[in-house]
Amino acid sequence: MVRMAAFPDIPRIPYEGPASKNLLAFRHYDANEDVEGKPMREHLRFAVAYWHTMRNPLADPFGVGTARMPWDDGGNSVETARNRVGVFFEFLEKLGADFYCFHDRDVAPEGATLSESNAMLDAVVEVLAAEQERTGKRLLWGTACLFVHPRYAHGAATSPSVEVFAYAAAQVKKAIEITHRLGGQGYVFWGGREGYSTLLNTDMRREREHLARLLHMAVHWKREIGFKGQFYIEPKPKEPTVHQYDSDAAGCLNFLREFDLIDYFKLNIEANHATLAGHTFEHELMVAADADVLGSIDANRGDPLLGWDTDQFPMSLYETTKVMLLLLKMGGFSTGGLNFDAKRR
Ligand SMILES: [Mn+2]
Repeated sequence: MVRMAAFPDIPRIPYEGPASKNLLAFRHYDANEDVEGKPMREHLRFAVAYWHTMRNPLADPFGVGTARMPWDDGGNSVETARNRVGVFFEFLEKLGADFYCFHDRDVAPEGATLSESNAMLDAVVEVLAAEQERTGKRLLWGTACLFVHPRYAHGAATSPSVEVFAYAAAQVKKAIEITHRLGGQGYVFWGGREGYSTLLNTDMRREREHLARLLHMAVHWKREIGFKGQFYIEPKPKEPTVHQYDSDAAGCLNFLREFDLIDYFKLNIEANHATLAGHTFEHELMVAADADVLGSIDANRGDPLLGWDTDQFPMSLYETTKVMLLLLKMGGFSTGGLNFDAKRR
């Protein structure tokens, strides 16, 4: 496939040191610099989120999309989806990030039926695999989008509809398969709508049992296909639901222990979700690390004055330093990394 570069005037971003005035240069991140016996790139394991980087039109709750993406015709065809992959890997190469993360529906369009969606997904995964091969970039984790399609309006595993539960399970099954095929280091379960808006019409015990059932099925499927990647749960307390069952690190730990899942899952802690839970990022990381389940990190932060999920890049040197100290004490990442689940701005 011969493709025009999407960013022809931008070279690979170099490391130029703290004195550099070049806006497109790293001043502190020297990927190969040895720190405590390990290069910085291996300590940090930076990952780029496909959804925000390639698919987010950058709207806020009051407006429409503002992103300009001249390489993207905005269409929903498999061809457009395949072309985006090339742009994404050009971006990874120029940025010097070693990993990426995606949801099934970010990389490929959703079809009229599950089998049509799966076939389109396979067609895009083929290009992802080829680009990984060409560039040496790796998949930090994959996941399934169980929250955008209207069928998931009332949850996926915790939906009151058995058809929706079955659809979600089938989608997760396929997403684990493609993550396995791409050599993914992990797989994330993020229950975007697994919660309730009011307890008056919710059987919370039953919904949590259903969620656990889906996770047990996933553990079985992982074993059956020989996927060796790490499973993670990503806590988030609310939004759009009033309460989400994966509320915070401690809540997730309780859930995993209650339903005999603790041996199969670690946590993917997000700074922004810690803020929404009324905790510090450091607190959430510490709870996970103390229980030996700190697996991976979504480094994007929220804004304490806004109170919603703003997905901004971390800017506080104090906070990021404390995170790295905690990680160093833990002995560093094994399967996880620092994913920027952050919107471009
Ligand atoms: Mn996240």
